[in-house]
Amino acid sequence: VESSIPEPQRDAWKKHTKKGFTTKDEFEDETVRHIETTLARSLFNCDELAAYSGTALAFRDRLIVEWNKTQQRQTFADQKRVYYLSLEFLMGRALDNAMLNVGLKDVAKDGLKDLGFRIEDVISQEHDAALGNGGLGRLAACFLDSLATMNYPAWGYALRYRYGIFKQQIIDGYQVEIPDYWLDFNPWEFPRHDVTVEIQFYGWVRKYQGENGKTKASWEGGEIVEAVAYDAPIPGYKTATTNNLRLWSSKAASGEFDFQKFNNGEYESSVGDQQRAETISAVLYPNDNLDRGKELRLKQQYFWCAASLYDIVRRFKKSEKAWSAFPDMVAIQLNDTHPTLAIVELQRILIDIEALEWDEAWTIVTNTFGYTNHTVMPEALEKWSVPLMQNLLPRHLQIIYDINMNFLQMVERKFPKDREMLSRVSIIEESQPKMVRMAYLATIGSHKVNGVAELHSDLIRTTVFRDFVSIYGPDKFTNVTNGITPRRWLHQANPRLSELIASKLGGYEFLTDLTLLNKLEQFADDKEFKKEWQEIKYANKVRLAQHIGNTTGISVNPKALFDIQVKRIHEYKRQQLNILGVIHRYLTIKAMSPEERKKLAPRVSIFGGKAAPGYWMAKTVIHLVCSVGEVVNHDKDIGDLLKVIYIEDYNVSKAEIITPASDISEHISTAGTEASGTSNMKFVLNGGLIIGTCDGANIEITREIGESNIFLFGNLAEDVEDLRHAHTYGNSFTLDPDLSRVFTAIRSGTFGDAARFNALCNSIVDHGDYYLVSDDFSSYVKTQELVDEAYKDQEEWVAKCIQSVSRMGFFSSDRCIQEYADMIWNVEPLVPQ
Ligand code: TH1
Repeated sequence: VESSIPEPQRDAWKKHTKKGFTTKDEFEDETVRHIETTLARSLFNCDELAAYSGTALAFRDRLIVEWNKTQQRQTFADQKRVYYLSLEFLMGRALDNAMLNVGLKDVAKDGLKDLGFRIEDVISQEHDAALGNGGLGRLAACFLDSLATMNYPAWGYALRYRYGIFKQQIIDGYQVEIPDYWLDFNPWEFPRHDVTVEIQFYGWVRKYQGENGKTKASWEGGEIVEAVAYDAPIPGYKTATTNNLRLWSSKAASGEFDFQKFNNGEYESSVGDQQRAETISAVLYPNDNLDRGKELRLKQQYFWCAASLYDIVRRFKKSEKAWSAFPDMVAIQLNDTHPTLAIVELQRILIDIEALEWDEAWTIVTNTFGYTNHTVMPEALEKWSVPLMQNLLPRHLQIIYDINMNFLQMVERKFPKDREMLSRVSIIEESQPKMVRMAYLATIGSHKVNGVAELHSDLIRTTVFRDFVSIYGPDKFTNVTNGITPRRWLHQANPRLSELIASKLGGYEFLTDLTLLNKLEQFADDKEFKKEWQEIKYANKVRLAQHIGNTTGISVNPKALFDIQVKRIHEYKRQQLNILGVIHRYLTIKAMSPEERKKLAPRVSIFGGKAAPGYWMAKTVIHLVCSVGEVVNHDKDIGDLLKVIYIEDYNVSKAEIITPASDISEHISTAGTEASGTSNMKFVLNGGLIIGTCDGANIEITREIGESNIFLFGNLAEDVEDLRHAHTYGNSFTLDPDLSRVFTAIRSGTFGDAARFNALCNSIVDHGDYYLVSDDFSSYVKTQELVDEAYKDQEEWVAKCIQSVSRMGFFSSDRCIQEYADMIWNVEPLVPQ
C-alpha cells in the first residue's frame, strides 16, 4: 500500500512536524501537558509516578522524532543492516539513559525542580525492563547502545514477554519468586497492530512435482498463531541515530479465534485457544546457563525466528534486488544458539517459497549468519529431541536432515578414513531419543563463529568445535572479547566519577572513545585528585549502605571494605567458595584476642543474585549466606569487623547503585567455566579492584591493567581436568584444615538447617567437588588476606584503582561492535547529516 503524502500537501505537513523540546521551559510545557491531558491528572493529584510518566512521555516524543528520521534515512541509504537476534535484552530503565543520550538531563533536572520534584525520585519510579537472565541479556542491551551510538543501521529482535525475570524476595532467608508483570504502563513501546505475521506450528509436509519435474515440499495444516510487533526506540549517545528494538507478541490469529465455538456456547474452549496462543510470549525462561528442553521454549524460539525473518525478508524484497544480494544487505547475528532455527527458516523460505535451488539458497544462508557462543557448560548446550521437532516443525526437521546430509558428505570427502568423525560431528546425536545439536547446526549454518573472551574462544576451538576447526579451517572461528557501554556503566551509574574524569580529560570524549581514559594515568599520584576520587567512592558506599539499611534493616559502616559478589547464583560461579571463606573469617575472628581484632580491617561481604527456581543447590547457597548473616550480624564479638548482607532482587537498576560502591568484587568461577563475565569490567571501570580466578575476561583485564592491580588466585583451566580426575579416582582426599573447620561448624548447626547445608558440604567432600572448591580454598583465603593488607595502605590502593580505570579502554562495547562490524558483518555506519 502506497501511504506517502502527495507532494502538494507536504508543505502543510512539514509546517506541523514536531522537533522536540530543547529548553527547560519547553520541557515543562510538554511534561505538564502530558500529565494533564494524556494522563488526565492535575497539580492536585500528581504523585512521583505521574511525574515519571509525564517526563517519560515528553522524552519519548523527543525520541520518536529522531527515530522516524533514522528509519527513513536507513531505508533511503539502501545499505547493509545488522539484525541482532537475542531471546534476551536486559535493558533496565530507559528514562535516565534517554535523558543522558540526548543530552537533556540537566534541563529535565531543573524543570522537574520547578514542578516540585527531585529528578532521582522521578527516575526511580520506572520499572526495569528485565527481559533477560544475566550477562547474555545485558550484553545484548549494551550492544544496542553501542550500535546506535556508532550510527550502525541495526535492529534488535526479541520476544515481548508479558513477564520478565521474576522478582526475588528473601523471606526468612529463602528465595521466593514473584511474577514480574512489567507492562502496566510502558511508555517506551509502540504497538504496531499493522505489522503482523502468521506463524505456523505442527501440521505435515506435502511432497509434489514442481514445474521442472523436481520434487518440492510444502508445509501444510497445523495451527496458526499471530505475531504482533511492538517497537522500542534505542537512542544513541550524542547522535541523532535512534535504532529500533522490535519485540514480538503472540496472539490468536484473527481467523483462528473460533466464533463458531463461541456462539455455540463453547465459551471455555474458545477462550482456551486464545490463551494457548498468548502463552507463547507470556514468560521468560528463568534459567541462566541451563537448557531444559521444554516444548514451549522451542515454540518461543520458532515463533520469534519466523516472525523476525519474515520481517527481514519483506524489507529486503522491497528493494527488488536479486536474492544473491541478500547477504550484501543483511547480516544476522545469533546470540547463542537460541535463534538457530532462523538458519533453517531462511533456507525454507528460499527453497520452498521462493523456489531457489538448494545450493544457491544455502550459500545465501551461510553468508548471512554469524553465531556467538557464550558457554561451554555441557548442561547449557541446547539439544532438541527429534520427536519433539518432528511434531512441532516437521518441514524444518527435514531441512535439518538435508543440511546434515550435505555436511556429512562434505566431511566424508575431506576425511575419507575417519568414520568416527561422522558420528562426532553429525547434527543428529544418535541417542534415545535422537537429539538435534543446535551448536553444530549454528556453526554449520554460519560463516563465522565467535567466543566472547580469548580463553573461551581458545577453549571452544579445542573442545566443542575441535572437529569443526579441522573441517572448516581455523579462520571460521574467532574471538570478540565482550565489553560494556560506558554510557550506562560509568556516566549514568557513577555521574560524579564521570564528571571528575571529564574535568581532568577536558571533556566527555572518553564516553565515545574509552581509550582516552589512559590520560588519567598521570594523575595516579596526584594528591588532590586522589582525595576527590576517594570522596566519590565513599559517597557511593554511603548510598549503598543506605539502600542496605532501608531494605534489610542492617546498618553497615561505609568505612569498612565493601566486598561484593553480585551475579546469577550458580555452582560454577562459586558463591559457595565466597561464603565458606566468610565463615572461615568469622571463625578466625572469634578465636582472636581483642588486641588482635583491633588490627583487622572491617569488611562487609555483600551478595546478590537470583537462583533459577528449580536449582536446589543454588537456593541452598542463598539460604546459607542469609543464615550466616543472621549469626554474624548479631554477634557482639564481631561488631563492625564483619557483616554479611544479601541484597534482594539484584537487577540492572540495583547494579547501577552497587557497582560504583565496591572496593573489591569477586569473579571466582572455576577456571574455564565463565566464558567472559562482564560485571568484572563494570566494577573495575568504577574504581573497584577485583579478586578473581584466571578465567574468562579476567585474564584480559589483568593483561590490560597489570598484574599488580588485580588479586588472582586458584588453579588454571589447563589443570582442571586432572584435578577432577583425581577427585574421582585418587586414593586419599585430604581437606585443608581451615576448610575442615568451616565444614565442622556448618555441620554442627552453627548456622541452622544442618541437614540442608550438609548436602552442600557433601557435594564438595563426597561427590567429586566438580567445581574444585577444595582445591582453590586455601589460595582464595590467602589472597583475601592480601586484600586486607593492601586495603590498609589507602594511598597505594587508590593509585591502583586510578591506574586500573585508566587502562580499561579496551572493554568498551564500542570496541566489540567495531570488531563485529569489521570482521563478521561487513557493515558501514550511516552518520546523520
Ligand atoms: C553468559 C556467560 O555465562 C557469561 O560468561 C558471559 O559473559 C555472558 O553470557 C555474555 O557473553 C551466558 N548466559 C547464558 C544464558 C543462557 C544460556 C547460555 C548462557 S552463557 C540462557
